[in-house]
Amino acid sequence: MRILHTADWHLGRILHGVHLTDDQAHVLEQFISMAKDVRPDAIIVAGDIYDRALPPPEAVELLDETLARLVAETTAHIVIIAGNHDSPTRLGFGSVLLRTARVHLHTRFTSTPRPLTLTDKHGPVRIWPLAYAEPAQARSVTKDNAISSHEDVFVHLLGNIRAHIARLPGGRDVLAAHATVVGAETSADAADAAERPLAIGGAEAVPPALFDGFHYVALGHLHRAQRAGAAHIRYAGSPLKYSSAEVTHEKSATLVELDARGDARTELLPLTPRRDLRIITGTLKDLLHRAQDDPARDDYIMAELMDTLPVPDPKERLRQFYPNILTVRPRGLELAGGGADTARRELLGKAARSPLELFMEFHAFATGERPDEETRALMQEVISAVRRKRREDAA
Ligand SMILES: [Mn+2]
Repeated sequence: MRILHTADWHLGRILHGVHLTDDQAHVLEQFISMAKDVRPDAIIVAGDIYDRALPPPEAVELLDETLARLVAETTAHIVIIAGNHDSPTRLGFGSVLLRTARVHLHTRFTSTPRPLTLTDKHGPVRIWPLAYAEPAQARSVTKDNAISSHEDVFVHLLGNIRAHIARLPGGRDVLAAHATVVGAETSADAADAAERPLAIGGAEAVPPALFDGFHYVALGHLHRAQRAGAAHIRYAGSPLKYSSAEVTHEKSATLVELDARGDARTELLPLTPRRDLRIITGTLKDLLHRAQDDPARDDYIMAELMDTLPVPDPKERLRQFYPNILTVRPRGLELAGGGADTARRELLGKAARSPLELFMEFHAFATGERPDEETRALMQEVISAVRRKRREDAA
C-alpha cells in the first residue's frame, strides 16, 4: 500500500503583507505531478488546509482546483482532516457528496472515528482520520469528563478505535492526526510563526507511546518534516516555508510504503518553492554589495541589519535588488540598546552571565568570530576599570 502524506498547506497564508497564494499554487502543481508519478493508493492531508477559519476566496478556489485535479488525474483516495487553523463547518462543506468522488473530508470531531478501508494484495489497510478538537470541545462532544488535555483526547479516541479494531479481522492501521508529539521540534517561537501553539506552556504535547500498535501515524501541525518518537510516526511538514522560524527547513511530501506486515518505509520527496524565504544578515553596505552577485534576488528576503547607527531607507535601498523583500530588522541597533525590543529583552534575560561572557557572545554574533585573546584581555580591563570606578563612587 502506498500513501502520500502531506499537511499544513495553510492556504490563504499572508506573510508580512504578502499573499502566498501564487507560491502555494506553484508548489501544489508539483504535488499533483508527484501524485501522478508515484500513484499512491491514498493521499493524506493531516490538517491546517487553510491558514484561518475564514479563508480568502482565492484560497478556497485553489483548494477546489487542487482537489478536482487530484481526483481527475490520480486514482488515489484523498483523506483530509481539519487542523487547529481550520473551521470544521466551512472546510467540511459538501463532505458527504465529496465522499462519492474519493475525497474523504473529516472535519468534525467525533468520539468514534470510522476508518476508510482500502485493500491491496496483502489485505486491508484502515485509515483512521482524527479531526482536531480542543480538549473542551472533545469533552462536550464525548461527555467524557475525564478529558482535560490533548493527551486525554487521544486516550479517549484511541481507546474507542482499539476496541473497534479488536472486532475486525487482521489488517494494517494508519492514523491521521493533528497534534504536537513529545520530542518533536516546533517552529512556533518566531513572532511571525505560522504554527500556533495548541496550549500554553507545553501542556499540548502527547507522548508517542499512545500510538503503539498503529503501523503508520500521519501527523500534521509541526512544519518541519520529521519523525516523532519512532520512525513510523511522522510529520510531513508544510509544503512551503511559512515563517522566519522555517528558513532552514527543506520542504517535502512523505511517501509511505506499507508492506505485507505493516512495516512502513518512508521517503521524502522534495518540493521546490517558486521563491525561497531567506534571512540575510550584515551591515546595509555589506548587504547591498553582496546583492550584486546574488543569483536569487527574486526570493522572499528578511534582512537583519547589523549597523550600530541608523541608516536611511534601508528597505527601499534593498528593494532595488530584492523586489520581494519582506522585512528589515535593525538588529545592530537593538543589540546596541535601541529600545525595549525582543533582542534587548533576550540580552537582559542573560543578566546571570558575566559581562565578559556577554561581550564574547555579542562579538561572536556581530562578527561571526569569537574575540581573540588580546580583545578579551582588553575588555576584561575595561570591565574591571568600570567596576573599580563604581566601587570608588559608592564609597
Ligand atoms: Mn496546526
